This record gives sequence, structure tokens and C-alpha cells, in this order.
Amino acid sequence: MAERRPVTNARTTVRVGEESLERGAGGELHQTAGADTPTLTTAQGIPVADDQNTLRIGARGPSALEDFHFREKIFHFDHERIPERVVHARGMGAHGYFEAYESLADITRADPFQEKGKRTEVFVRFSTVAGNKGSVDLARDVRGFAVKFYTGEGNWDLVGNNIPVFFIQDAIKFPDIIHAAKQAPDRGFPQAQTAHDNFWDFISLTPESMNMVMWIMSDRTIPRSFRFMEGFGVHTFRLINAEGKSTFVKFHWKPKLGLQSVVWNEALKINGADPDFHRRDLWDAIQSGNFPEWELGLQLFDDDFADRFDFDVLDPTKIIPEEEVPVRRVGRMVLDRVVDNFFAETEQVAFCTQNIVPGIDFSNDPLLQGRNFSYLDTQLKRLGGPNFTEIPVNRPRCPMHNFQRDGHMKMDVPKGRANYEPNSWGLGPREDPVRGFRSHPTPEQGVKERVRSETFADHYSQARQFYLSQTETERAHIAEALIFELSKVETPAIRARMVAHLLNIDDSLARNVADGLRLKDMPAAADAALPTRQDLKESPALSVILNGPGSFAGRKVGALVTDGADAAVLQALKAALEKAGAMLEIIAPRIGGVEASDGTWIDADHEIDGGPSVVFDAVALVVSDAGAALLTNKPPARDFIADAFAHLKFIGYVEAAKPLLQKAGVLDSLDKGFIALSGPADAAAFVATCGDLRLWEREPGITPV
Ligand code: HDE
Repeated sequence: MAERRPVTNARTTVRVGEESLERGAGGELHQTAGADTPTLTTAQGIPVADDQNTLRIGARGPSALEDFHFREKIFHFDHERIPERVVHARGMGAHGYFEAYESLADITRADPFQEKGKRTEVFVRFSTVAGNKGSVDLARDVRGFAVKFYTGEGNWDLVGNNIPVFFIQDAIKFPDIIHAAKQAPDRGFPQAQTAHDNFWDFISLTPESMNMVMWIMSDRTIPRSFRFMEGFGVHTFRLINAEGKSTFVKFHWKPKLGLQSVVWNEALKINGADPDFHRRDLWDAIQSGNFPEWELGLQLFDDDFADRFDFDVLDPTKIIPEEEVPVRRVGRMVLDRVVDNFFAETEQVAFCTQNIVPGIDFSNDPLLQGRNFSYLDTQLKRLGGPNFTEIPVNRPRCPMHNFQRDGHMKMDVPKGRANYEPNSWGLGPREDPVRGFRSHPTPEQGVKERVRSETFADHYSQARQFYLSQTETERAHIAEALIFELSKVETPAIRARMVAHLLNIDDSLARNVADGLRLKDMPAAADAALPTRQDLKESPALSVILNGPGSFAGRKVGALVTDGADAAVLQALKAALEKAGAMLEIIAPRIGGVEASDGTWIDADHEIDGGPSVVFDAVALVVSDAGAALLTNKPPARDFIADAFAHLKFIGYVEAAKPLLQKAGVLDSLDKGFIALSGPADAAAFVATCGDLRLWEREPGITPV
């Protein structure tokens, strides 16, 4: 008979680096439960003795089926994934609060707006639209901006985007636009981008999308960070006061730190350097106490305005310019807490446009009406049952009482005999005709038919207005974006079709794009249902550049340093950035750090290959002569500078950095974006200049359209 082996393998204590750990049977290094370490248990709460080895018959024998710990662990793992969102799959959430600046009781009875200073808990999820869950953050795409208000009278979900218009006018076209934008069904690519035939085929056959096309080809779709973008409720909603009076409203979110986008070449490189750039930015900002903040703005208007406005307020492809109906800022939203668990909160949060509370109501926008059907349906599929409202992130913070019972994953344990109403036991909740939600009694009448209102027929005028409201720089970016996207379209007829639409928007834009595509023949302008209006006033509120921060607060400088770096300059830079509410990160040849000129040790945040300039808003080159000599032969150091220059960033440099500038090919192009850091006194001026964010005037010399 073979020798009997010990039931448990001896554990020994070993030292690894600074730590004292246990070595188990498989050679694995780990800790066991102790005073500060809770005991590992199964999901049923049974303490686990060994989480490293399956139960087996003999050391080299088969595994035993009775190993309930192993089976439970693998079973749970096998079910870790739930269906990702069809759209907006990739997102990032955070907790915070909304605080009202004033009482809006005269306009709405909605709970968050009843008193000045009132705080309402919120959960926000930002997202991209087209990419799958694991795609990159800097795809050219619309961003979702969904806010769940946990009000005292139930959850209100304001499920918006960072763009105030949409591609289509009727919800029935949503599956088509999304199918066209996502990967082609035969090949499964391209992922997270619209630069392909299917997308532009659909778009070029859908003139109502032209206003949206201008927005998505603008820098709005490559935001620098979620913190620096606007949000919009898109549709017209209603606010209803206690007397039942209705006021139309459009919702806006205005970022406190101003608008900012990156440039396209930078976006492409960020996706390689840090695919989680936006997620990380939000996480880091909140964790470091720089809580992102937006003001909630309302455009309020009545039926008279709606009747005389140039476009139908129910048409989600149109805006109401802020210059016509000013945005009234009524409160602020602060995101002050990251999630504890991405899946439990960010993934399981279920936004539903139909979640509105007393004091808010829908309009007849046909897109909104369709959305109100879609979201509940999608949550059922994603979260697997009707009780998703009991998941902590979805659970209202106010009391919930009803007779809905049972179903998958019921968490609450309802008590009592009655699960119906009316009942004569006096059990359970009852309706409240005074407090309860009532729809605004709009008189509705009409022929039952499938039809598009003629008031939705102008497809080009606001596209033109948007384009003309941009700065020269931004107009050039729109043209470049169109050229890039259409250059990836393999079918020449689709390229020409798009140019035919652009001719109805702006002649010079159409010509620039046609030239950029090297179109042999200029097409005729597309037949338009209505001619493009030439009289709409420009709206400066539509430009990102004109609505920048005017300061460097919340932004980041990356300083490339070497051994012997001028310690005084670095300290001054750090102090000036802190004063401006901005951050400094150190990039060094090796991650361990460098020894500065005064012998102090400076820890690095990034190794040179892992901290390219694309992930910073501005850069500083604080190197020694010897350090510069070492770096001139390193391609990442040259790219660091060449990219910062090409992306129009401000570059602070010490004298010793000149050989590096030379090697990067920019020494002969020193413009006012290069700021000499001759001594600590120059740091403040450098940081002040960085507040302009980019030196746009450098651009025409680099990337002519
Ligand atoms: Fe959505 N949309 N959508 N959408 N949408 C979804 O719901 C839909 C539209 C928006 O962070 C889905 O939970 C239809 C406009 C955001 O969880 C789905 C139509 C706007 C999010 C859905 C639209 C949005 C979604 C997929 C056309 C801006 C992410 C997963 C009528 C105002 C919310 C889900 C989050 C998500 C349907 C158009 C914003 C399938 C049918 C317009 C921010 O229900």
C-alpha cells in the first residue's frame, strides 16, 4: 500500500522584500486570516480553510465533485457578465449631489427645486455611444451624460448627452442609426468609430441628421475630460407648478471649469497611451478632492414662444439658441464620491427616461416618446428581472410602497396578507390624489397615421448656423474631421453624397472637404425639402474655444525631468500650479525617480515611455545638460516634445533642454507657446499662459486643410 500523505500541507512563513508572508502547498505566497484580516467564506458564509487547492483524491488524483467551495466559486465566476448596454456600453459613474440656488416653486413643484440650498443626492454616468464596453475613451463619439436624482418624491432620470441635438427625429429609426454606427455585422469591425461606409451611407441618406453631423464632426466629440463638457437633456420637457401651470424647458449642464477638447491626432494617440483616459481623469479628480462641478441651466419658454420660434420645439434635431432664450442657472451638481464597486454601481445603474417626478412632464417629442418605451425594456434584459429597482444604486432614497410582488431576485420581504388593493383589511399603501404624479392634461386630437410633421422639414439651416458660429480653428477641425472620416469610406459615391449635403450647409466647407478628398467632380447640391436659411444669427455659445476656462484650474502639466534637474524651478512650478488649482506630474527616464540639482530625490509618476505628452495639458522640460544628452537618443523623449508642439501645447523649458528641442525638430519654430524657465520666477508666468490651453495660432502652419 502506498504511503499515506498528510491531509494538509505544512505552511511556512517566508520573507519577500519587506513583507512576511505564508507559503502554501503550491508555493503560493499569501496571508491567512488574523486579527485585522477577515476570514474568507463561501457565499453561504461557510469559513474556507484552503482557497489555493481543489479537493482531490490523492495529491495527483482526480478532483472530488463534493468540493462545494470550488464549484460555487467557478459557478459564480461563469456568471459574472451581464449583457452590456447596446449603446453607451462604455461608461464611468460617480456619486454626488445637486444643490438648488433658489426656490423654483413658482415654476415647478419638483422636489429638488423647492427651497434654496436644498441638496438632492445624484448618481451620474458618462459614456460613449458606439463602442463596446472594452473600447477606448477617446473615440470620436457623442458622450452620454445621464443623471439620476434621488428626490424625495422618487427617482428622476435626466438621461442626456453632451450634444443638444440628435441624429434622427423619430425613435423608429434608432436601431438603424445604431446598427449603421456600430461594427458591420459581417466582419465585426470597425469598433468604436464612425469612420466607415455603413455609418456614412446611412447618414448621407438621412438629411435630418445634418445638424448632428456638424456637432459630431466638431471637437465636442473628443472632449479632454468629462469634467470639461456640457450636458443637455436634448428634448423639450415641461415643468409644472402646484397650480398645474406648465412651462416648457430645455435642460443644460455647464461645467464649472469651462469647455475643453483635445485635437484629433492627440485623441488617436491618447487611445494608445491610456485607453481609460476619461475614466482615470474623473476618478483622480474626485479622489484628490477636486470635485467636478456643473451648473444646471434651464431654458424656460411658453407656448407663445414655441409658436413663434423658427423651428418646432418638439424636433430633437434642433436647438433653441441661448441668445434667444437665455440659460437660467438654478443650481449646481457636485460629484464628490467615486463608486465602491464598478459593477454594482456603474454597470447596474438603470436609467429610464420615463422616470420623472411630480412637477416634471414629457413633451410630444417623438424621440422622447419612443425612448420612454425603450429604457425599461432594456433594463429588464440587462439586469435580468423586474426587481432591478431594489439594487442599491437604483433604489429610491424615499419610501417605496406598492403591491408589486415576487419575480427574480426579490430583495425586500413584504409583510402581511394583502398583495392587492382595494382590500378591506386596511393593509398596504393607497393612492394620494394630491401628492401623486398627474400628467399635464394637454388636449390631444388627430388622425391615426404614420407621418412626420412638416414643421420638422428644415434639415440644413441650423447645421449652417452651428458651422458659422465656430471660430476659424473649429471650422477647420470640422472640415478635417469630415475629410478623415470620409477618407475611410471605401465607396466614392457615399463621399460625393456627403459633399452634396455639405453644399447646402456652407459652400466653402463643402469645397474644402471636396478638395481634401480630392473629389474629381463636384456634385450638385442635394435636393432639399426646404432651402437653407441664411438669416440665422451666429451663436457664440456653440463654440468650445469661445467657452474655455480662462484659467488652468483642474488641468495638468507633465514635467520631463532628469538627474540634476533644477530643483528650484521644479518647486516653483509645483507651487504655481497648486496655486492655480492645477497639477504637476513627473516623467523621468526611470520610474524610481531622479536626484535633483540640490540632492533631493524626486519620485516619478511615469517612466518616459509610459507618460507621453498627449496625456497632459501642457509640458515642462526641466533637464540637466547631462540628462538632455541622455534623452536626445530616446525616441519617446523626442515624441514627447514633437507631439506637444504639434498638439499646440504650451512648452516650458530650461536652457539645458535646447538640444532636446533641436532633436525634436522644433528649435527653429520657437513661437510664443515656448516659455523659457530661466529661473523659479518664470514658473508663474508659464502657468498663467497655460490658461489659454492651446496656442491655436500655431495650427495653420502645421496642419493646413
Ligand atoms: Fe438612449 N438608450 N436611446 N439616448 N441613452 C440607452 O438604455 C434609446 C437617445 C442615452 O449611462 C439604452 O440603459 C432610444 C438620446 C444615454 O446607462 C436604450 C433612443 C439621448 C444612455 C436607449 C435613444 C440618449 C442611453 C441602452 C431614440 C440623449 C446611457 C442601455 C429614441 C438625450 C445611460 C440603456 C447610462 C442608453 C434607447 C436616443 C441618451 C437602448 C430608443 C436622444 C446617456 O434603452
